[in-house]
Amino acid sequence: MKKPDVKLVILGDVNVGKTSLLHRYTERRFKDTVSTVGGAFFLKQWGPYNISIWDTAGREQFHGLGSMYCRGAAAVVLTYDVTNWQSFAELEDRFLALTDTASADCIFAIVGNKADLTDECASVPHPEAERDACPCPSPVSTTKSHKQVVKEDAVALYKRILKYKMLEEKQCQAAEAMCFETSAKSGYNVDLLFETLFDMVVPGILRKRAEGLSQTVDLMECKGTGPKSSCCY
Ligand SMILES: Nc1nc2c(ncn2[C@@H]2O[C@H](COP(=O)(O)OP(=O)(O)OP(=O)(O)O)[C@@H](O)[C@H]2O)c(=O)[nH]1
Ligand SMILES: [Mg+2]
Repeated sequence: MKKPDVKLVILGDVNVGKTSLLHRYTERRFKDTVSTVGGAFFLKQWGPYNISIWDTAGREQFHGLGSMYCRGAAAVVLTYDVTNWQSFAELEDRFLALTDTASADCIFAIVGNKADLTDECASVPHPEAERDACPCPSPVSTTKSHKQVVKEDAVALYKRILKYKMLEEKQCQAAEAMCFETSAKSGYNVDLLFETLFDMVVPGILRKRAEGLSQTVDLMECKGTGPKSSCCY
Protein backbone atom coordinates (compact mmCIF):
# COMPACT_ATOMS: atom_id res chain seq x y z
CA MET A 1 0.00 0.00 0.00
CA LYS A 2 1.16 3.52 -0.75
CA LYS A 3 2.29 5.52 2.26
CA PRO A 4 0.19 8.64 2.87
CA ASP A 5 2.10 11.93 2.86
CA VAL A 6 -0.54 13.69 4.88
CA LYS A 7 -3.80 13.11 6.72
CA LEU A 8 -7.18 14.82 6.48
CA VAL A 9 -9.87 13.99 9.07
CA ILE A 10 -13.64 14.51 8.83
CA LEU A 11 -15.27 15.12 12.21
CA GLY A 12 -18.82 15.92 13.22
CA ASP A 13 -21.97 14.73 14.91
CA VAL A 14 -23.85 11.59 13.98
CA ASN A 15 -25.96 11.85 10.80
CA VAL A 16 -24.51 15.13 9.46
CA GLY A 17 -23.36 13.38 6.27
CA LYS A 18 -19.61 12.80 6.72
CA THR A 19 -19.64 9.41 5.02
CA SER A 20 -21.97 10.68 2.29
CA LEU A 21 -19.60 13.56 1.52
CA LEU A 22 -16.71 11.15 1.12
CA HIS A 23 -18.81 8.80 -1.05
CA ARG A 24 -19.92 11.69 -3.21
CA TYR A 25 -16.33 12.77 -3.75
CA THR A 26 -14.77 9.35 -4.27
CA GLU A 27 -17.60 7.48 -5.99
CA ARG A 28 -19.39 10.45 -7.61
CA ARG A 29 -22.75 9.39 -6.22
CA PHE A 30 -25.11 9.64 -3.26
CA LYS A 31 -25.87 6.25 -1.83
CA ASP A 32 -27.36 4.70 1.29
CA THR A 33 -25.08 4.73 4.29
CA VAL A 34 -24.98 3.01 7.64
CA SER A 35 -23.79 4.85 10.71
CA THR A 36 -19.99 4.59 10.79
CA VAL A 37 -18.40 2.29 13.34
CA GLY A 38 -14.99 3.50 14.55
CA GLY A 39 -13.57 5.04 11.40
CA ALA A 40 -12.61 4.31 7.83
CA PHE A 41 -10.06 5.77 5.51
CA PHE A 42 -9.63 6.40 1.84
CA LEU A 43 -6.37 7.14 0.04
CA LYS A 44 -6.46 9.89 -2.56
CA GLN A 45 -3.66 10.51 -5.02
CA TRP A 46 -3.33 14.23 -5.57
CA GLY A 47 -0.64 14.88 -8.17
CA PRO A 48 2.47 13.16 -6.83
CA TYR A 49 1.12 13.15 -3.26
CA ASN A 50 -0.93 10.61 -1.32
CA ILE A 51 -3.54 12.01 1.02
CA SER A 52 -5.39 9.82 3.49
CA ILE A 53 -8.92 10.95 4.25
CA TRP A 54 -10.35 9.65 7.52
CA ASP A 55 -14.09 9.34 7.95
CA THR A 56 -14.91 9.14 11.66
CA ALA A 57 -17.96 8.00 13.60
CA GLY A 58 -20.15 10.72 15.07
CA ARG A 59 -21.72 8.40 17.62
CA GLU A 60 -20.88 9.27 21.21
CA GLN A 61 -19.61 5.77 21.97
CA PHE A 62 -16.71 6.25 19.52
CA HIS A 63 -15.85 9.71 20.71
CA GLY A 64 -12.64 8.60 22.40
CA LEU A 65 -11.21 7.52 19.05
CA GLY A 66 -11.47 11.02 17.60
CA SER A 67 -8.27 12.40 19.05
CA MET A 68 -6.41 9.29 17.91
CA TYR A 69 -7.60 9.80 14.33
CA CYS A 70 -6.63 13.48 14.53
CA ARG A 71 -3.06 12.79 15.61
CA GLY A 72 -0.75 14.64 13.24
CA ALA A 73 -3.60 15.63 10.91
CA ALA A 74 -2.78 18.34 8.40
CA ALA A 75 -6.43 19.27 7.88
CA VAL A 76 -9.65 18.77 9.80
CA VAL A 77 -13.13 19.15 8.34
CA LEU A 78 -15.62 20.07 11.06
CA THR A 79 -18.99 19.08 9.64
CA TYR A 80 -22.52 20.03 10.71
CA ASP A 81 -26.01 19.80 9.22
CA VAL A 82 -27.35 23.22 8.16
CA THR A 83 -30.85 22.22 9.31
CA ASN A 84 -29.72 21.16 12.78
CA TRP A 85 -28.37 23.78 15.18
CA GLN A 86 -27.33 21.18 17.74
CA SER A 87 -24.98 19.52 15.26
CA PHE A 88 -23.27 22.90 14.85
CA ALA A 89 -23.05 23.53 18.62
CA GLU A 90 -21.49 20.09 19.10
CA LEU A 91 -18.51 21.08 16.97
CA GLU A 92 -17.30 23.50 19.62
CA ASP A 93 -18.61 21.58 22.62
CA ARG A 94 -17.43 18.10 21.73
CA PHE A 95 -15.25 17.94 18.63
CA LEU A 96 -12.86 20.89 18.72
CA ALA A 97 -10.90 19.52 21.69
CA LEU A 98 -10.25 16.31 19.73
CA THR A 99 -8.11 18.33 17.32
CA ASP A 100 -5.53 19.13 20.02
CA THR A 101 -3.50 16.19 18.71
CA ALA A 102 -3.50 17.51 15.12
CA SER A 103 -0.43 19.07 13.54
CA ALA A 104 0.44 22.55 14.89
CA ASP A 105 -0.19 24.08 11.47
CA CYS A 106 -3.42 22.12 10.92
CA ILE A 107 -5.89 23.69 8.47
CA PHE A 108 -9.53 23.83 9.51
CA ALA A 109 -12.60 23.86 7.30
CA ILE A 110 -16.13 24.24 8.61
CA VAL A 111 -18.72 22.50 6.49
CA GLY A 112 -22.49 22.88 6.62
CA ASN A 113 -23.88 19.86 4.76
CA LYS A 114 -27.43 19.05 3.52
CA ALA A 115 -27.74 22.46 1.86
CA ASP A 116 -30.25 20.86 -0.54
CA LEU A 117 -32.75 20.62 2.32
CA THR A 118 -33.05 24.32 3.01
CA ASP A 119 -35.69 26.86 2.10
CA GLU A 120 -33.12 28.85 0.16
CA CYS A 121 -33.31 26.32 -2.65
CA ALA A 122 -37.02 26.65 -2.92
CA SER A 123 -36.63 30.31 -3.72
CA VAL A 124 -34.34 29.77 -6.70
CA PRO A 125 -36.55 30.74 -9.63
CA HIS A 126 -34.87 28.92 -12.52
CA PRO A 127 -33.23 25.68 -11.47
CA GLU A 128 -31.97 25.15 -15.03
CA ALA A 129 -30.01 28.39 -15.03
CA GLU A 130 -28.73 27.82 -11.53
CA ARG A 131 -27.87 24.17 -12.00
CA ASP A 132 -24.21 24.61 -11.18
CA ALA A 133 -24.76 26.99 -8.32
CA CYS A 134 -27.76 25.51 -6.60
CA PRO A 135 -27.49 22.61 -4.16
CA CYS A 136 -30.93 21.26 -5.11
CA PRO A 137 -30.56 17.77 -6.55
CA SER A 138 -33.27 18.30 -9.14
CA PRO A 139 -35.82 21.01 -9.83
CA VAL A 140 -36.94 22.30 -6.50
CA SER A 141 -37.80 19.51 -4.14
CA THR A 142 -40.91 19.76 -2.02
CA THR A 143 -39.78 18.85 1.50
CA LYS A 144 -37.79 21.84 2.71
CA SER A 145 -36.49 22.50 6.19
CA HIS A 146 -35.59 25.77 7.75
CA LYS A 147 -31.95 26.58 7.73
CA GLN A 148 -30.88 26.69 11.36
CA VAL A 149 -27.25 27.66 10.83
CA VAL A 150 -26.20 30.46 8.50
CA LYS A 151 -22.77 31.01 7.00
CA GLU A 152 -22.09 33.90 9.39
CA ASP A 153 -22.40 31.47 12.33
CA ALA A 154 -19.77 29.26 10.71
CA VAL A 155 -17.48 32.23 10.05
CA ALA A 156 -17.77 33.28 13.71
CA LEU A 157 -16.93 29.73 14.79
CA TYR A 158 -13.89 29.67 12.51
CA LYS A 159 -12.63 32.86 14.15
CA ARG A 160 -13.15 31.35 17.61
CA ILE A 161 -11.19 28.28 16.51
CA LEU A 162 -8.26 30.47 15.47
CA LYS A 163 -8.37 32.09 18.91
CA TYR A 164 -8.52 28.66 20.58
CA LYS A 165 -5.48 27.63 18.54
CA MET A 166 -3.82 30.97 19.33
CA LEU A 167 -3.48 31.76 15.64
CA GLU A 168 -3.83 35.14 13.99
CA GLU A 169 -6.37 35.42 11.18
CA LYS A 170 -3.70 37.25 9.16
CA GLN A 171 -1.50 34.15 9.13
CA CYS A 172 -4.35 31.87 8.02
CA GLN A 173 -6.88 31.74 5.23
CA ALA A 174 -9.73 34.24 5.48
CA ALA A 175 -12.58 32.76 7.52
CA GLU A 176 -15.05 33.12 4.63
CA ALA A 177 -12.84 30.97 2.40
CA MET A 178 -12.75 28.15 4.94
CA CYS A 179 -16.50 27.88 5.56
CA PHE A 180 -18.37 25.80 3.00
CA GLU A 181 -21.98 24.82 2.49
CA THR A 182 -22.31 21.50 0.72
CA SER A 183 -24.76 18.86 -0.36
CA ALA A 184 -23.59 15.29 -0.57
CA LYS A 185 -26.93 14.56 -2.20
CA SER A 186 -26.55 16.94 -5.14
CA GLY A 187 -22.77 17.23 -5.11
CA TYR A 188 -22.92 20.97 -4.50
CA ASN A 189 -19.47 22.29 -3.45
CA VAL A 190 -18.17 18.82 -2.61
CA ASP A 191 -15.27 18.81 -5.10
CA LEU A 192 -14.51 22.40 -4.18
CA LEU A 193 -14.25 21.49 -0.50
CA PHE A 194 -11.91 18.54 -0.88
CA GLU A 195 -9.78 19.98 -3.64
CA THR A 196 -9.31 23.31 -1.88
CA LEU A 197 -8.00 21.39 1.12
CA PHE A 198 -5.77 19.14 -0.97
CA ASP A 199 -4.15 22.19 -2.54
CA MET A 200 -3.71 23.77 0.87
CA VAL A 201 -1.92 20.81 2.46
CA VAL A 202 0.67 20.46 -0.33
CA PRO A 203 3.00 23.24 0.96
CA GLY A 204 3.06 21.45 4.34
CA ILE A 205 4.14 18.20 2.63
CA LEU A 206 6.92 20.04 0.80
CA ARG A 207 8.02 21.79 4.00
CA LYS A 208 8.19 18.49 5.88
CA ARG A 209 10.14 16.88 3.06
CA ALA A 210 12.63 19.76 3.03
CA GLU A 211 13.05 19.55 6.82
CA GLY A 212 13.51 15.81 6.53
CA LEU A 213 16.19 16.29 3.89
CA SER A 214 18.03 18.95 5.85
CA GLN A 215 18.16 16.62 8.85
CA THR A 216 19.53 13.75 6.80
CA VAL A 217 23.29 13.26 7.21
CA ASP A 218 25.02 12.73 3.88
CA LEU A 219 27.58 10.02 4.71
CA MET A 220 29.48 10.47 1.44
CA GLU A 221 29.95 14.16 2.15
CA CYS A 222 31.13 13.49 5.70
CA LYS A 223 33.59 10.75 4.69
CA GLY A 224 37.17 11.74 5.42
CA THR A 225 36.41 15.26 6.60
CA GLY A 226 36.06 14.78 10.35
CA PRO A 227 38.70 13.73 12.92
CA LYS A 228 39.31 10.01 12.94
CA SER A 229 37.94 8.02 15.80
CA SER A 230 40.75 6.68 17.98
CA CYS A 231 39.24 3.29 18.72
CA CYS A 232 38.09 1.93 15.37
CA TYR A 233 41.17 2.16 13.18
N1 LIG B 1 -30.76 15.55 1.99
C1 LIG B 1 -29.52 15.18 2.29
N2 LIG B 1 -29.32 14.08 3.04
C2 LIG B 1 -28.04 13.74 3.33
C3 LIG B 1 -26.94 14.49 2.86
N3 LIG B 1 -25.81 13.90 3.31
C4 LIG B 1 -26.20 12.84 4.01
N4 LIG B 1 -27.54 12.73 4.02
C5 LIG B 1 -28.33 11.68 4.71
O1 LIG B 1 -28.10 11.79 6.11
C6 LIG B 1 -28.02 10.51 6.72
C7 LIG B 1 -26.69 10.33 7.41
O2 LIG B 1 -25.64 10.35 6.46
P1 LIG B 1 -24.19 9.75 6.79
O3 LIG B 1 -23.30 10.15 5.68
O4 LIG B 1 -24.27 8.32 7.13
O5 LIG B 1 -23.84 10.58 8.12
P2 LIG B 1 -22.53 10.48 9.02
O6 LIG B 1 -22.17 11.86 9.43
O7 LIG B 1 -21.48 9.69 8.33
O8 LIG B 1 -23.07 9.71 10.30
P3 LIG B 1 -22.22 8.79 11.35
O9 LIG B 1 -21.38 7.85 10.57
O10 LIG B 1 -23.26 8.06 12.17
O11 LIG B 1 -21.41 9.70 12.21
C8 LIG B 1 -28.25 9.49 5.60
O12 LIG B 1 -29.62 9.14 5.59
C9 LIG B 1 -27.90 10.27 4.33
O13 LIG B 1 -28.60 9.79 3.21
C10 LIG B 1 -27.19 15.64 2.06
O14 LIG B 1 -26.32 16.37 1.59
N5 LIG B 1 -28.52 15.94 1.81
MG1 LIG C 1 -20.56 7.94 8.74
